[in-house]
Amino acid sequence: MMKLYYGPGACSFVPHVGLEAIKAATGEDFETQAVKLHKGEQRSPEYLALNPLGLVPLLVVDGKPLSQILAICTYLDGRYPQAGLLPVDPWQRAQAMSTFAWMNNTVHPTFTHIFRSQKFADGEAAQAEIKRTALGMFRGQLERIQEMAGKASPCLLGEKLSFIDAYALVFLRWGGLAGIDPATLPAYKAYVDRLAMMPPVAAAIAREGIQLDTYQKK
Ligand SMILES: N[C@@H](CCC(=O)N[C@@H](CS)C(=O)NCC(=O)O)C(=O)O
Repeated sequence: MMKLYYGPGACSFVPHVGLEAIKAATGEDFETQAVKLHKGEQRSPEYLALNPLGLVPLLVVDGKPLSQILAICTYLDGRYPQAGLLPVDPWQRAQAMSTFAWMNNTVHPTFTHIFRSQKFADGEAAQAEIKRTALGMFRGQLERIQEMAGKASPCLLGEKLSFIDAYALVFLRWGGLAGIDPATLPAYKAYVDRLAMMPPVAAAIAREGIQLDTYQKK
């Protein structure tokens, strides 16, 4: 059986939703293990033995570990195409991967600069500057996702739930933690509220024990 190591509310939510969608479409069940990132469990010797990068998500398949969201998700889609998590048509698939890659290699690291600015500079003033700049970038990126969300019906790729929907939900939650009020992104918020009611998304939210609304005024 496949086993997902995830951090509640972290980017591992993306393959988590994928696994729930696969379970709904095929009956294939999976195991999960929560990794408490705020307690540093991702740096325990046991976890580092599985994933030397010390990051979630990690998917263990037949005892073999696979890291990186894009790799895990393309594996899941390749093994369970019935779940329809990525389009089959080569052009549409490439377009979906283009958005997925942008989310993973641009939006996600931008947030890392806000949330873990200590990774990028030593002094407090430099960290505050990094945070401030990254917050402005992140806001712009959420606005770009909002433009896509305005056309979603009900999902970004149309009827079918995809990994990029799960990522979009994660980013709006993270924005709330960084002081971005979701009420200022109404089309994005309405889309995420719709997503949260879809059974695979609702199941992953329930297992992770997370709230959709994370907004903290800064
Ligand atoms: N590029 C990686 C990013 C993974 C990542 O940044 N994971 C974060 C959670 S969202 C993490 O595990 N952080 C723990 C840490 O930095 O110690 C992927 O696609 O899987």
